[in-house]
Amino acid sequence: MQKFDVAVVGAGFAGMYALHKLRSLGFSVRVFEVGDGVGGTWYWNRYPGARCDVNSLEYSYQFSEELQQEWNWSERYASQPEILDYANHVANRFDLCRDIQFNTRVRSLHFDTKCDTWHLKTEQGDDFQTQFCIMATGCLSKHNIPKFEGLDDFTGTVLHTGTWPQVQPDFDGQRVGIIGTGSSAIQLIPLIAEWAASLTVFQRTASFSIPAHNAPMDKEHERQIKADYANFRAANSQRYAALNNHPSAISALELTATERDTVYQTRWEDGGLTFLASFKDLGNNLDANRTAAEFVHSKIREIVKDPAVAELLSPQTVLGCKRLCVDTDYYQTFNRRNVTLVDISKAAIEKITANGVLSNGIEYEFDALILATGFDAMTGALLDIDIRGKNGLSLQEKWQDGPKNYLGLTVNGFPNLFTITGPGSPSVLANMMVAIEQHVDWIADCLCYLRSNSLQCVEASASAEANWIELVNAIANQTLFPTGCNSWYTGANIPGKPRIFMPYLGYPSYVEKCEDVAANNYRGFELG
Ligand code: N01
Repeated sequence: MQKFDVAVVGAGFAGMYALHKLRSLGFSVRVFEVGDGVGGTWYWNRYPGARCDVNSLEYSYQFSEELQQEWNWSERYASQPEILDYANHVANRFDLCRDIQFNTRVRSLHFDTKCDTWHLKTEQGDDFQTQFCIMATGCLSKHNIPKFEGLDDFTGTVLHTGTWPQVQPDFDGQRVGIIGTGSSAIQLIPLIAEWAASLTVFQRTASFSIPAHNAPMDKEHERQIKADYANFRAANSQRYAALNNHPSAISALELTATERDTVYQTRWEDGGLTFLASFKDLGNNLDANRTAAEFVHSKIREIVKDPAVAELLSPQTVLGCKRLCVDTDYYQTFNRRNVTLVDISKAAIEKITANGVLSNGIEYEFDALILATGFDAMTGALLDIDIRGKNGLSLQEKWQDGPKNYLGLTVNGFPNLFTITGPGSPSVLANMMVAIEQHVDWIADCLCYLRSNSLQCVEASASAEANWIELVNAIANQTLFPTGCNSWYTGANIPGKPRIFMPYLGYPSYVEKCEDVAANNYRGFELG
């Protein structure tokens, strides 16, 4: 049986950096990856229009000054193919692939208390032994296919945005249906509308979307950032979501309606997620939030010519409670004659037929049906693996009422196992690349600490874990996030999933806590 110091599950940006970092510290590492290439999310989500909603100059690694200087992004927001090129460039540059086992799904991870090691089994039946496991399985990697009756009967093509084929399907002359109107659908819809003969969009809940105003990279801006990249990164890491979003220090309610709309208009023209930072209280004051929602509603009414369609596209939820979407011509697309919006908020899809979708007694016929129905987020990919800690306790049993862990990094009862950007950490509510590097660096420091103190084992204590969950919830409960909508942040998009707000809100305070734990000899951990 092959033995490693560290097994890493997943070769997305988290797994890639974990491999590079730990290998350079002298640990033997093997990465296991289901796909046949690196890139994780950006490997699987190849649908037309897939693009990052964080500025390219921020959505990239910062661990290597040479890397961040030599790589040039072509656009303000990078497209999926360009991000995948970047991932491959990093893999080649740091010679990562020799320690990545592709086309390999990890089936089980069982902890052996006698020798404090993990046994890893792959779906092909191969066995490995490893002292540490790092779960770099991603937050949005288990795609969600709702249990639509009759889905298998459909005779046309069925696609999911999260597992898009490598060979691009041809929609020329096709009748296409899309179920879902989240971030993926919002990027895809304008392009399919231009390509296909007709497009029918099934919307259960409308999403707020802000124009991206994507553009070719401003070379002078790039030059300025690169001239002082380290300070740019350091300043961003002091912000709530580790993004360069120019947060406002004033309340939306301090201004007159006209003054407020001027602020929103400036943010709208600037584009993207920074709209959420227009005022300091959009995330925790319902009245303030309504002013932003009403501004976006007014924009939708301005853009969409049919008032009934504009009304349907106007979300009635708290703005930002579901992930804010970022688009190019999303609302405009509903002015096209070949696009139909079908409201399924009151009458769910009845079934999928051989020819299409039956909804509210009407059968819509399609050649292709696209499921833009999202992911079993944050816990789905972890719980897909049979992970058993001390005394055979499974992670499924441990998390049956929702995820419980310490620092969003480690789980009591599961020694030497780490989750990168796990629930209970800022993860999806921070710049992912920044959150990934912070986690990998913290784990690497922890493993070096164990090694230099001749320790074999690190495990979160039950009390540290309980206190952490209480803290994550207490912070979330000061905001509109947990109750303002049915979001995947709370697991509400998956029938039967426990409803718990999963991310830790506030990147800087999170980092402070992680550093404090490490500086105090890993307070809250049992070391052995
Ligand atoms: O998934 P979603 P996504 N019947 O869960 C609908 C990131 N991302 O893949 O809202 C009918 O947001 C569901 O309806 P409802 C980003 O973090 C980033 O779009 O549950 N409809 C919803 O409309 C994002 O948040 C980027 O009522 C059903 C849609 O499907 C996350 O990924 C791009 C249904 C799912 O929306 C997920 O986005 C893309 C059912 N049974 C994604 N089940 C960028 O960086 C679900 N729906 C820009």
